[in-house]
Amino acid sequence: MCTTCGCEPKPHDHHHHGHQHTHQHDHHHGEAKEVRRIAVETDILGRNNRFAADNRALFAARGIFVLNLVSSPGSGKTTTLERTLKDLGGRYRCAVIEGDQQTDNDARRIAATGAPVKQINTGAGCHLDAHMVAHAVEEFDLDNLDLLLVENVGNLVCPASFDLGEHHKVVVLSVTEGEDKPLKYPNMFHAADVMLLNKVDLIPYVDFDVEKCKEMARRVSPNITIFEISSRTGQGMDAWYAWLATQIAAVRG
Ligand SMILES: Nc1nc2c(ncn2[C@@H]2O[C@H](COP(=O)(O)OP(=O)(O)OP(=O)(O)O)[C@@H](O)[C@H]2O)c(=O)[nH]1
Ligand SMILES: [Mg+2]
Repeated sequence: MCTTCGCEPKPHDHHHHGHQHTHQHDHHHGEAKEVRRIAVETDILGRNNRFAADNRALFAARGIFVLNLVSSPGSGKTTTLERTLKDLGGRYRCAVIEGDQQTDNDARRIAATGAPVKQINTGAGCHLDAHMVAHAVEEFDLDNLDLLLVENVGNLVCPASFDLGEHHKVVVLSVTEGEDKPLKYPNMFHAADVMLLNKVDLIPYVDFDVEKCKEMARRVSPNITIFEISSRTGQGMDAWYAWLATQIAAVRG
C-alpha cells in the first residue's frame, strides 16, 4: 500500500478534474471520503514510523551505519553497490537488502561480491517499508556488521515518504536522466542528504549541465552532499568512500 502514488484504491476525486458536482449531498460525500483517505494515510505512515524508530534503535545499539539508496530505475544503484562492496568489503563488514518488485537479479549480483544479501520482492508495491526491513535484518549477524546498504525499489516518488530507520537517504541520479530531476521530484531530493551524480563517464555524449543540476538539487535540499561518480570507471568513488569511512567511524563510536 502506498499513500503517494495511488497504488492503493483511492476515493474518486472527479471534482478536481472539471466534473461539476451540483448536489450538496455529493459534496459532503466527497468530503467524508477525503477525511477517510487522510486518516488512512496518517495510519499507514504512523505505523511505518513506529517500525522505523525500532529499526533505528536496533542499528544504534549495534553501531551499524545504514543507508537507503533511492533513485529512478536504472540510475546505477546496484552497480554503485557492487563497486563499493568490492573496494571496501575488506575494510568493513557489510550487508545489503535489495528491494525490487520482482526477480532476485540484483541480489545475485551483490552475492557475487561475497556480501550477505537479502532480496525483498514487493510485488505490486512501489517502495520498501520499515516493517519489511525489520524482518530482512533478522537474517544478518547484526553483532558483526558495520554497514548496512538498502537498495530501494527503483522509483523517484514513493520511497521518499517511507523512513526505514536509515541514517541517510542517498539519491542516485544519472546524467542520462536530465538535470532538472531535483525540481521535478522535489520530495525525494529534499528527503535525501546525499546525492550520487552517477554515469559521469557519459557526460560527453549527453546534454547534461552538471553545475545546473547541482544548483537545482541545492534549491530543494540546501545541505545536500554531492559526489560526482562513475560506478563503471570508478571515477570519483574515493570521495564517496572517504565520506562513508567518516560516517561509519562516527556511528561505531
Ligand atoms: N556508462 C555507465 N553505465 C552505468 C554506470 N552505472 C551503471 N551503469 C549501467 O546502467 C544500467 C543500470 O544499472 P543498475 O546498477 O542495474 O541500475 P539500478 O539503479 O540498480 O536499477 P534498478 O535496480 O532496476 O532500479 C546498467 O546497464 C549499468 O551497467 C556508470 O557509471 N556509467
Ligand atoms: Mg538495482
